[in-house]
Amino acid sequence: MTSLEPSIFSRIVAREIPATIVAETDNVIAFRDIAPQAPLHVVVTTKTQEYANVVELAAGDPALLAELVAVASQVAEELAPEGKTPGQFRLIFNTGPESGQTVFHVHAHVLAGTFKEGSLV
Ligand code: DGP
Repeated sequence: MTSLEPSIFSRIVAREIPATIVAETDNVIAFRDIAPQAPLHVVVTTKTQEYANVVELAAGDPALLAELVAVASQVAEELAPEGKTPGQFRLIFNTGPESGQTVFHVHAHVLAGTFKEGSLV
């Protein structure tokens, strides 16, 4: 949607604001979250902001969703916290303001590191 203001993530894609980018494909980019909630906390997002959330993305471009998940998995393989098994991670898509979503440009949180057994968050 060309009428949208660029999201904060679009500005990272455009290198207008700095971020620690850890992976990138033609369509997807991954960077360290500015306020990490776990030893590994990376945001994986689409380079365009056409889709606000994962439900819209799944309906509109499932191949792009699959690419985003593949990048998330790659990040979790390559950047596992010390002592943790590569490729084991949480993938969280906050969907809607009441879920805690603050950036309405589809993205996943890749989290790995310290979790209590049996905990949901
Ligand atoms: P959500 O609450 O699911 O919409 O997640 C948005 C995340 O984006 C939040 O964890 C913080 C992160 N974030 C917001 N602004 C920036 C930024 O300028 N740089 C980086 N690296 N992360 C950001």
